[in-house]
Amino acid sequence: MVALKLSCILAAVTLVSASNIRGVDPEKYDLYNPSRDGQWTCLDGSKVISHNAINDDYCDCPDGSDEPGTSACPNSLFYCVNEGHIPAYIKSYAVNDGVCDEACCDGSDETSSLIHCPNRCKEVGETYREQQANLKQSTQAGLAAKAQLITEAQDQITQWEEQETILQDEIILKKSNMLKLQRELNILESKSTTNKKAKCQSDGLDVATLKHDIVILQKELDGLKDILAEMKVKHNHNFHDMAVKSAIFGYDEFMTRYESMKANIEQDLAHIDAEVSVQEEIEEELAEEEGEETVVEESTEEPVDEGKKHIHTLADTLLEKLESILPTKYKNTVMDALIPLLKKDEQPKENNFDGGISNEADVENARKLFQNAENEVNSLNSELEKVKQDLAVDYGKDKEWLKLKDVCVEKDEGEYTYSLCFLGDAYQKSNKDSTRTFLGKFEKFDGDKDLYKVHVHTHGTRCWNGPERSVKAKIECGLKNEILEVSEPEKCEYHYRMLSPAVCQSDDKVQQQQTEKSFIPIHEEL
Ligand code: MAN
Repeated sequence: MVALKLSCILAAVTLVSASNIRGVDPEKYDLYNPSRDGQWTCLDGSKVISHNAINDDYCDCPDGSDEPGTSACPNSLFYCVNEGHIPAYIKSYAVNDGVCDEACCDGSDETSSLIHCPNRCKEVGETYREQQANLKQSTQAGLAAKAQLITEAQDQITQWEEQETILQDEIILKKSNMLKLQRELNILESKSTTNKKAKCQSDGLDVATLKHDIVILQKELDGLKDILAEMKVKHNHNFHDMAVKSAIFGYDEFMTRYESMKANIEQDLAHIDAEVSVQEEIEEELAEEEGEETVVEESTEEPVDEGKKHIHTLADTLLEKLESILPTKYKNTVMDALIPLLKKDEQPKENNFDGGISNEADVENARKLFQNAENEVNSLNSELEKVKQDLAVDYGKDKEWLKLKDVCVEKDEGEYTYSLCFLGDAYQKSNKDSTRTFLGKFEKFDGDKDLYKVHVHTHGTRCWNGPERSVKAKIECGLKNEILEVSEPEKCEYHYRMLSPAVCQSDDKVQQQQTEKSFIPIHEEL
């Protein structure tokens, strides 16, 4: 097959040589064969002319196909064989114009007596091949550097994801501790206030405190419920943490019973209220009849104990329910916080959360503990926010730009030194007085074929009477991060040409691009 094709080309070369058809790719010679009667049809089929009219320096065909070897047709192309290098097409107006065309290293574009163009294809070809080899080598080095960037980026991502999970868990625990300290503070504060107002304790007050405790507990339960709801949605679904899964399972199960449980509690509270108000009425009546002190002592006993009984039944129910649904991971912390409060009458009274008189120092101490816990939660939340933001950034197809974020490079361009930090800020610094002008903050990737090869920085310092300064950085493959040159084609619009391993493509792709390049048909004259 190959032999047949070669022999065809050879036959065509012989035929064409004979008819002096130059400027044509040998593979297309057979398109220039004459018909039997010595005629030839323009390649666009529009006209039949004499075969002798090909390359006669007169343009016959509208598509210029009859003058491939002269400059007669403005729309024609001349083919240089360039043996020893890469073939090329030049525009036919450059044929025999007295200038040796750079793209035609074999000198075949100039055959008139105006000038003699030597065949330079051997040297040109050698230099070209050397450059290609260097390019290949530097691309491979760049690719290795890029692979390293990708590996490091993956490690960083894993680290951030782990950090995110740890922070989320830690926040849940710290929040629960914070709620416990808040509750303790609330109790101490309310007792301190109460004690200031009335310097004695009554069973009626106990009931009020217990009711207050239940309201706080309800709030705390709601807080825990919100934490678990948030954990259910936001936990890292990729980590199959059994503790987290069982917490979610417990939460789901709890939620099926929560509303009815809440309704029961509210009903019980209403019941206590009703009993207390009946008792108050009796107290008032007796006070009128017999004198206040005796009445209060005798009459409060029964209903208050009744109220306490209700609250204790509730407390037991609550504790039982919570113990059964809380995941092991959080059970101890939560139960430790709740038991002392709910079962306080059954425990020895050691501290002021259990009904003693709280003093200012205790309140202040509890406030400090709560504030420290709150600060801790806030700072963990900020840390988590930062990690989430880092994870949300687009670092390129393979996250190749992650490790280069905020890596800065600069280039002295005479009047100014230009700098750019990848995915960060760009500046122009005067070499005369070192004043720095902000050229813009990274906004987006904006390449056509490869999105990540063009970086756009915007919202720089506004130009006097003009736009805000901005940068368009076009990045080519290289081993180092470097600015090659900077230009300002429009006022305050800066174009950077840069190198970075982050944009290197696989060897296949580079070769494919080089092949594409060699087929670009037109080379302009220098
Ligand atoms: C400064 C520099 C220049 C820019 C002018 C516009 O001299 O930032 O690059 O063209 O301001 O006034």
